[in-house]
Amino acid sequence: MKRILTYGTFDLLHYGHIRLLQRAKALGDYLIVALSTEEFNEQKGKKTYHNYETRKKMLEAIRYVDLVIPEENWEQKVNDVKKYEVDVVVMGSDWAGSDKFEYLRDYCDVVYLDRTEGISTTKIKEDLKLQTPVNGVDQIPTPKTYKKTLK
Ligand code: C2G
Repeated sequence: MKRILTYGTFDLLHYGHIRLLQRAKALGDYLIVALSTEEFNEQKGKKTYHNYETRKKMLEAIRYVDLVIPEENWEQKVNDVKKYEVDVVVMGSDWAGSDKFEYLRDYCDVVYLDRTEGISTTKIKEDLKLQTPVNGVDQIPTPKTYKKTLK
């Protein structure tokens, strides 16, 4: 079984993210997504619209994704590759050649896939002029909650 690992924030999920996940999964049999936590996003200088739990649930609903784990720091990648027996780390081409990924070639393959032009979380926010993030509120009802609203 060929195991693929990718990293990201995946906020305001869009077709650029989906295409990345789709092509990453096509490189193997099992896709792990290391999802940036709120705390790590602060380190990355990113403010997310959706909190970690919501972003995790959305990723878990995607057919290409087999497992979602937390990404808490820059340093965890070698441990992740070893712990999950990863064959290939895949990232979008905006990370191509980055020292945050190139060193992983000592432990696994590293593949950069063309970034999808014309879409980004930042662009969505700018285009929609989103002002009020809903962090902290879990927007995706659990099945139990959903059944209640069905009455
Ligand atoms: N991506 C893409 N096309 C876009 C937007 C994003 O291919 N139009 C890819 C990015 O290259 C990345 C993944 O989708 O591989 C997730 O993008 P982000 O959520 O913006 O992730 P990023 O902030 O780049 O976090 O440790 C690495 C970081 O956690 C990566």
